[in-house]
Amino acid sequence: MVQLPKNFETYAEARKTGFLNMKKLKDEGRRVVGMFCSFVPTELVEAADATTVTLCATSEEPIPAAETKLPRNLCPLIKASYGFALTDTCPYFYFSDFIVGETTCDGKKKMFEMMNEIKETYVMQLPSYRNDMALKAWEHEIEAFWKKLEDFYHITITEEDVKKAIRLKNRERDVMLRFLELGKLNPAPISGYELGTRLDSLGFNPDIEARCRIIEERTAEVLKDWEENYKGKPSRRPRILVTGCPNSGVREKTIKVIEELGADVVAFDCCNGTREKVEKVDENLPVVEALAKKYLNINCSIMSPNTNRMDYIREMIDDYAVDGVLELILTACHTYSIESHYVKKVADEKGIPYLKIETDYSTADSGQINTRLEAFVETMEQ
Ligand code: BJ8
Repeated sequence: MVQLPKNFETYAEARKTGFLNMKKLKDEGRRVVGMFCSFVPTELVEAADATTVTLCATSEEPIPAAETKLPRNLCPLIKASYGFALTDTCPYFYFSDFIVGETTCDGKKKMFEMMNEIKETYVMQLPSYRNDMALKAWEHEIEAFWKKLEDFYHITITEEDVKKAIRLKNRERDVMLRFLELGKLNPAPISGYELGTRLDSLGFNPDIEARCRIIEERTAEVLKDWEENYKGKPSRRPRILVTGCPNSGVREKTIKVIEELGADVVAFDCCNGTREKVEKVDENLPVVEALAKKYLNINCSIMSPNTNRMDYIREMIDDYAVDGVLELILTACHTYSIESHYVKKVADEKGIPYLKIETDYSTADSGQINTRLEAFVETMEQ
């Protein structure tokens, strides 16, 4: 029987439920690997008959604990994720068999060294550039992670297992992409706030087929409503592209607010948007090469140069008929903050307004953000 944390009784009800659900999964013998980033080739975890849980934390609650060990001037996502590990208050971290990290930004990769003192944290060495040498190095890392999973679980993962997982994950990408692409319709048939929260809520469902079914049903429902009631009646509400860092922890004070102010968030260039989903794993290539190519192409700002991202944003502005770009940067995320220079240039080139908001998980700046969003929406309405 898997044990619960010692201070379990002190937790609030919702957290207790999270722990009990995960405990049930573990008692059934399910393997669980915790992860933090889109660069992790989850197909290998799936091929090991394990489930991945995304541990990127979105709450400010554990940050004071994290700040006893980490510098205060660090991205809230890193501090909160480490804080949950340190305080043993996240069921998904607690029940993960091990953690897989990756060398993306400096803060995260150094935090992983400290996380390893709490729970085994295996780090994939991701190159921060794209060429043949980087591809070879990344193929090597993918093979090493494959072996790590085999050694950790005392299993053999066959090429056929990986191919099957690739097909399944590609299907999931298609389903999620169709859902997110509802934003291309005018009037927008679903709020950006709902798109984001729905996808987040699936993150802890271990069954990929079930996740696909839930999203397919909602996509069909939204589309039916749009065709019956809204088709042919375009809206004048400004259409926003949200880009930048993962935004789940700041969604309430930005995306929700801008929609309440009269705009529609229709497109997401971010890791909880279409970023990882637009390119599938090539099912006709040898599996390691196919995984390496797909994952090295993810247009995160830790890549240098990262012109792919600007090309993608240009495309999205056209495809989703975007009227303004809202860039959400988590405090002290240097790579996205610096790269915002180029994102603004793309918006300028397209002749649409751009707004950059740098914020953390607290609510202290909500009033100020409100005022800036209000002015941004007014600019687009003019
Ligand atoms: S692929 S966006 S999930 S690294 S926001 S921790 S970069 S300081 S989260 Fe990310 Fe992977 Fe890239 Fe996506 Fe660092 Fe920036 Fe914090 Fe970040």
